[in-house]
Amino acid sequence: MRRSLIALTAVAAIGLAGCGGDDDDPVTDGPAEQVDEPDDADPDEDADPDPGDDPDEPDEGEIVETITVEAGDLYFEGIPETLPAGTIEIEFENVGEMLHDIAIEELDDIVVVAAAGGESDVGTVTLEPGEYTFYCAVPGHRPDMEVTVTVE
Ligand SMILES: [Cu+2]
Repeated sequence: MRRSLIALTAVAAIGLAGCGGDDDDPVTDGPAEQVDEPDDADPDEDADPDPGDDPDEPDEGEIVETITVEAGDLYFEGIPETLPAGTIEIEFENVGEMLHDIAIEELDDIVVVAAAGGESDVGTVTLEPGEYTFYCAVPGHRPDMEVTVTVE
């Protein structure tokens, strides 16, 4: 005798059919992505039309005064004791036989003008108010070629 127990499992498959296919959801899924590009590109396009640098014409601003300086062998003549602040043009004439120049100690010893014996040079320098030492930077000349200038 064989008894077969058949368990009948009633599986009630309840198909939950979607009630209607209304997929027209007006709300778009997901937040709008904020794309931040923090200065990864320089917007400052170099649109500067450089018209070429002319080393003979320094563009330091308007010249407020032109002085004429004569240099001889171990002397300066024509460097004033006072100058106005701003850009000064120096017309430099070397009437000596040696090389001479004008350097300014307070401006990192820049040489504004320089000329061999019998020659001349023109240069400009922009000075703010203060005291400046103009001197000849040729070795050995400074003790005799040094003038203190007050700019106001
Ligand atoms: Cu000198």
